[in-house]
Amino acid sequence: MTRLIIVSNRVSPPTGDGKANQGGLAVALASALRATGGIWFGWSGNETDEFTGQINISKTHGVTTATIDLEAQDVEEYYNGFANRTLWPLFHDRIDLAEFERGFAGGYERVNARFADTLMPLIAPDDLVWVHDYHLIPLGSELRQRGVRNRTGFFLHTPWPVMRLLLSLPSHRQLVEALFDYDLIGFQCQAWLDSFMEYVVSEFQGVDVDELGTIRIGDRVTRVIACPIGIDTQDFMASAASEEAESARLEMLASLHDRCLIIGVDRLDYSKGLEQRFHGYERLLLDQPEFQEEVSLLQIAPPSRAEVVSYQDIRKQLDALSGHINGEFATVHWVPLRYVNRGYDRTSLAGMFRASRVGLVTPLRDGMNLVAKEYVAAQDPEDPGVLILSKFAGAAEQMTEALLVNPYSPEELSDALAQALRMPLEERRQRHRALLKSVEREDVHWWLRTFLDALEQDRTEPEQDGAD
Ligand code: ADQ
Repeated sequence: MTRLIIVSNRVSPPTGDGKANQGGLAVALASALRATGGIWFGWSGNETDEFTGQINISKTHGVTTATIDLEAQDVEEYYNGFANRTLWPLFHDRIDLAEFERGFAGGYERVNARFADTLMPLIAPDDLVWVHDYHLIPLGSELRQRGVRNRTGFFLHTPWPVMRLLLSLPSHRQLVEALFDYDLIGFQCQAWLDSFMEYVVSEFQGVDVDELGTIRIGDRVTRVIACPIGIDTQDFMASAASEEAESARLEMLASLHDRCLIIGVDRLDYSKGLEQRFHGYERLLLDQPEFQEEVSLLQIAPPSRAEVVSYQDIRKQLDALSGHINGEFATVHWVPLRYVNRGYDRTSLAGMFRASRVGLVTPLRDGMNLVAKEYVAAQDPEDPGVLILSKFAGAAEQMTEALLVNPYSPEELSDALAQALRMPLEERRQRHRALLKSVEREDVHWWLRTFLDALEQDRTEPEQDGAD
């Protein structure tokens, strides 16, 4: 079996405390690496005064990881800068928050070059190299410049922005040209792939694209695919049916006093639409007062990227808004909004998902959104909750039986909440059955196989000598 080298900004080696506390992605990548005897390469998360290029190799639960430390300036310019203050907001349609500083772009190039320098000696001739996410777009090109000829794939976990927005990035052309050095580029859904193709066709003269997603430009050939990521569905379903999850469910139900639970679980990020979600809930309580004291919204949102000012701002706004909603509607017996800034283990989350009548997943933009899939997998098929899902999440392309909403509209959110809360059991079951089918079929193992088969397949295709 061909050895696999996975490269991502950070690595998540298996923790050894069972699958339940690790995300499906980390577990699936680890199991692929175990099978191929490969390596997971990335930043250790440590900051040093000066970059040394020293590689720390360790083996944890059958998975070999190789990590490097970065110097403080790298972390500031590459990670907090170009990745989280330029590309992340731009790729999530927030150019108002995107910062276009040359220093950030320089740090991004430098760190990608450093990744390439340190990774190079670890790559054997037949290895497949799979690079993940927006932090490392130029890595494939950096490796090619150093003579790497291996099959190299890239998967983007975020959306790809529409052309009009991408053009606001000063180095947009350079960024996209770097992608042409990969043999395969994977997007979460067709919409992001289409945006990419629109840019490629209009920006590069003489480019040749076919209906299979092959792009020929000069002497370079690459292929694009839409390959939606999934969860480890069987594992999540088993967690949700476990005794531990059952006690989390019962505890939650006991605290609700027969009220219906609406649940949201997201990283605290402006792309997740939490402010708009709270406004939608407020609208429900205002316009349909019969729901007052009958429902409770639990929003779990652990803080992330706290060094970045826009994340500090959104946190303050949500603190104020949750206080406002509770101040406006709470009674001595009822707290309408439970807003919790911490993470929970996956089994407890599964139990809480199962205790809820409605799952509220309403990002303003999201590459895929795995919470939507976890919510479906956690439900009791006999008495399932209803998923309300943003039209602007990649997951909406697959999960068409959810109640699809425009997350910017408080009225649409409020209407969908009322519809979900009143939905008859039979309709809930039907929608859940259809959703679960796709979450089971296109799970994380399917995603991994599909991407790697496509990457391998191109290698085994005969060379087309003299093809035009
Ligand atoms: P994220 O933006 O982090 O991922 P998401 O897909 O929702 O978003 O994944 C978050 C994961 O973290 C889920 O597995 C969820 O259960 C977990 N999580 C969230 N809040 C939690 C909490 N309070 N406690 C414990 N766990 C919590 C990026 C992209 C997404 C894409 C994924 C995978 O932004 O669009 O779906 O990568 O490709």
